[in-house]
Amino acid sequence: MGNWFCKRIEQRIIIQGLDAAGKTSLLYRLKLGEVVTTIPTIGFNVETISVAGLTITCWDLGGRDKMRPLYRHYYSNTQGFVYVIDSTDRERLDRALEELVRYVFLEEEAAGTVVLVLANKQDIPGAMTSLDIQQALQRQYNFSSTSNSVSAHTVLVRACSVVTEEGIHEAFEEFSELLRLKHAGKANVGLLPLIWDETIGNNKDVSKNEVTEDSNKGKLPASPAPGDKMMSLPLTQAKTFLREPWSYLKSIFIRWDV
Ligand SMILES: Nc1nc2c(ncn2[C@@H]2O[C@H](COP(=O)(O)OP(=O)(O)OP(=O)(O)O)[C@@H](O)[C@H]2O)c(=O)[nH]1
Ligand SMILES: [Mg+2]
Repeated sequence: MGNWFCKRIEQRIIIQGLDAAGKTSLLYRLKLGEVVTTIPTIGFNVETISVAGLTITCWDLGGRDKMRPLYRHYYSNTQGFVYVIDSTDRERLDRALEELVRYVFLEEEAAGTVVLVLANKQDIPGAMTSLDIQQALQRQYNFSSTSNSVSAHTVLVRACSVVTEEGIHEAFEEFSELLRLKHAGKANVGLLPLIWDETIGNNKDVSKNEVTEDSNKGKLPASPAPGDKMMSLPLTQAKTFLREPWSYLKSIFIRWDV
């Protein structure tokens, strides 16, 4: 009879981002638990990791210019994306987000996937916070969402450092949970909220409740502006929504201006 009840769920994810964002370092941090010396990736690296009961095949695609137009050839049968950002690279933030929109949000093959945006290199003083990146992403997303081809995605923005390991495992656990919910068919594809991490401010550890409500006041819009094609929900509410979309919809009013 085998171990039918213990069948592991296999997922395929793609790790993307500009060159030198830390994609390969992340992959081997997850795989080996250590920081490895990397060289710029020409082509891709692929490894299988286990996180929270999921077996995830991670494709780390080289971030250099020549590689980017080839991204879509790797997309079939992909359930999630990890988009790594160098949080110290202020000059290229807009470009990084523009590419996230172009190569993930607007890509038909990537429709309905779970996207984890990692604000990496938090160990370097002066790094942009996850909130900075979230807000910039919202601007970029709105800017680019004039096209009707934008599909709903589930997006998590999390701060981390591959070097110190801070934030990595927590982010992957949340990511895996969302992948699992989608796999179980409990997510309503096409009407998934964009999840803002409203609790993270100044990269503090939310699991330890270090962030007071005051620190976030006024930083994020309470609800999307007219014309936005995404919803803003705290993670806990969003998880309820993913598990029981209809009862959730009945219980609260969700503004959805398309
Ligand atoms: N300080 C710091 N450095 C990091 C971190 N993550 C990665 N790096 C460094 O950033 C540089 C680039 O890392 P890679 O992992 O090679 O970057 P990549 O995104 O794979 O780059 P490409 O393969 O060119 O697309 C390396 O020198 C890493 O050691 C981090 O969290 N903190
Ligand atoms: Mg690389």
